[in-house]
Amino acid sequence: MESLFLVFILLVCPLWSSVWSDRFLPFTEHLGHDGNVTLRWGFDRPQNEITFELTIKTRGWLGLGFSPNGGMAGADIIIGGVAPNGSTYFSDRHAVGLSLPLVDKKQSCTLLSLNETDGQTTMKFQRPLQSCDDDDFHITPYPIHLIYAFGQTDEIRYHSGRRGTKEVNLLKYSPRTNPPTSDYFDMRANNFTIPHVHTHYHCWIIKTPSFGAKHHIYRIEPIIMNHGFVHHMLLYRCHPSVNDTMEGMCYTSDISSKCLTVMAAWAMGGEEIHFPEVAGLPIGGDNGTSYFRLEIHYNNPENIAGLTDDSGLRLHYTSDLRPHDANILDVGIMVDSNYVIPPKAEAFKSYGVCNTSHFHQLVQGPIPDLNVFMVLLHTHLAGRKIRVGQFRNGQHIDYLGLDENYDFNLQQTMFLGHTKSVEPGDEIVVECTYNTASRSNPTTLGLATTNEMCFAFLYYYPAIDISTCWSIPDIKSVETAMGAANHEQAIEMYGNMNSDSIEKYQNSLKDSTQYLVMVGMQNEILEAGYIPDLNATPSVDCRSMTTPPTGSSAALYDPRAVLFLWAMVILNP
Ligand SMILES: *[C@@H]1O[C@H](CO)[C@@H](O)[C@H](O)[C@H]1NC(C)=O
Ligand SMILES: *[C@@H]1O[C@H](CO)[C@@H](O)[C@H](O)[C@H]1NC(C)=O
Ligand SMILES: *[C@@H]1O[C@H](CO)[C@@H](O)[C@H](O)[C@H]1NC(C)=O
Ligand SMILES: *[C@@H]1O[C@H](CO)[C@@H](O)[C@H](O)[C@H]1NC(C)=O
Ligand SMILES: *[C@@H]1O[C@H](CO)[C@@H](O)[C@H](O)[C@H]1NC(C)=O
Ligand SMILES: *[C@@H]1O[C@H](CO)[C@@H](O)[C@H](O)[C@H]1NC(C)=O
Ligand SMILES: CC(=O)N[C@H]1CO[C@H](CO)[C@@H](O)[C@@H]1O
Repeated sequence: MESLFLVFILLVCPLWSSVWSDRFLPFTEHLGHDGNVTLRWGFDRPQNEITFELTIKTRGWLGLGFSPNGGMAGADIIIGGVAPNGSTYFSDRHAVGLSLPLVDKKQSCTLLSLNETDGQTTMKFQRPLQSCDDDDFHITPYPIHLIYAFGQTDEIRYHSGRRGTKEVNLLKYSPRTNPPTSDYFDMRANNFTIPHVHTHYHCWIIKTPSFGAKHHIYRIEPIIMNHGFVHHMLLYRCHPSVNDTMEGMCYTSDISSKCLTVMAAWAMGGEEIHFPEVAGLPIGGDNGTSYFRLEIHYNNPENIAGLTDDSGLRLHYTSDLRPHDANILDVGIMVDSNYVIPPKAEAFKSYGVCNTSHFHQLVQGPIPDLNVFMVLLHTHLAGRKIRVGQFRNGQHIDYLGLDENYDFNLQQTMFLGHTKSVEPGDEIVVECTYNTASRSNPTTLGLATTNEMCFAFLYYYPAIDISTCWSIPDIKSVETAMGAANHEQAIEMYGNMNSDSIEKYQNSLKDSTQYLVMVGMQNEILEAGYIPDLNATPSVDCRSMTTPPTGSSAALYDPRAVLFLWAMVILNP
């Protein structure tokens, strides 16, 4: 037994660590059909960088390109390899036609490593997403045509059939896994009549099937029967004391109060959620809870009557356990209807803070680093931008989420470009920017789409028993400082603000004491805190750089190169 176990450790664990520990290259695509061409990558959008690792079964040269249409003309191409004497070659090129790609005047790619072992070559390099070189492709969150080719030798010449193309969205990528055993169950409404009111939050406490042992949920598929009416869905774990099913309007009775651990979130525009091989949401087992609360926000502004709904979530699970349990940390601003966003504001900034320094009060034992791999950002209709900053020792060190063009109708749970670690003591700040320029009345935080919210749902592993980490400013003292005798008077003042007083009010909300609300499985705590300053979002301004003059294709065209009938020719079908 012991030796078998040892073999297991020796054989399986190194494999796990090599596949899963590379938090900087979380994504993999096989570009060729036979598995001979593998591309792994990871990126950091705020840092404007992407890293690729191309592995091909050859001792010859490798080429990877980004093409406007899958063809070679106009493609941005990187070529490298290891020569027979062991020296390496690597260049950033561009193709002007069906010829040997020309070397770019500006080399934008940095070679990280080039290895040739066992007849296989691996080339790892980094480049900017946007490089400000007209010869380079600007990598954006849309599907692009990747092209590849390789040679049998290091002489870069016609590649014959050793090439291919695949359309991939590099920046919006969802790794899919297919565990050998899997099944699913649904958590959904059952012939529910959607009330003919603008906003209705309906809750169901549903018993899960019984699982003997622990399983992992690895994929969450939304089932939407009434598109446009189903605005968002949340699935919560219930406290172990919950022992019966229930149905009714949310936030009115006991129905919401004992099921507060968010385990899945879907919002309008979202697609199915896949978990990476490293983690799954635990379900079943000795200490697993067997009741979940499904919350559906129905948005019916035209008060249409008689619609019935069976929407919900399909949870795919497996008994092939992943190395870690995943969980969701909900950070942002507590939904308090006393929090007011004034009308006529072009870009009103609101802030929530989560301070992980306090987590030890809710969780027994040491707090691990939380590895954040996926995020869903959420506001309602007035939201325009959401930034989630990570702070350590008072410094803004990174972003856990960033959407400078937030679109209420396109809310998607997005993989981060690489897994990011939140260490105990780090603070997380969520900044939501609202546009209320077209509104004449104050907007409050609240449940309706015409109210506002400001949340980031961070998916991470390993799981700890903390569901909620919200904050709310000391609104009362802000209103008193404004000269309001009570909240009603303050509401009147919010309605009559000009751009100066709006800015002053925005800053006093940010600068006031923040009350931090953290909820664990057993209890909750309230602490005081403050909002540290986020850095400006890094941006690439190509105008400030001198772009080398681009010659016309004709001038750069070398007729001799046609003889090479270069590699990445993809004949349009
Ligand atoms: C893929 O690799 C295998 C084994 O190394 C080889 O037999 C096969 O021909 C390769 N396929 C291509 C298209 O090169
Ligand atoms: C290795 O070979 C390449 C050509 O294949 C040549 O350019 C290079 O100078 C050689 N390097 C050494 C160290 O011999
Ligand atoms: C759905 O509910 C309505 C009444 O609310 C009922 O008339 C109808 O038969 C139900 N349909 C199903 C499939 O149960
Ligand atoms: C559920 O729990 C309550 C106490 O929390 C208890 O009174 C009740 O009998 C339980 N119901 C079932 C069906 O076990
Ligand atoms: C279940 O919880 C008990 C304490 O409540 C603990 O002793 C036990 O180890 C837990 N079992 C599992 C499988 O986590
Ligand atoms: C977080 O808590 C620590 C410890 O109490 C404190 O020193 C720090 O100022 C807090 N940070 C914020 C942003 O409130
Ligand atoms: C796995 C392996 O052989 N990695 C090597 C690849 O090449 C770089 C240098 O180019 C080495 O540092 C790595 O050890």
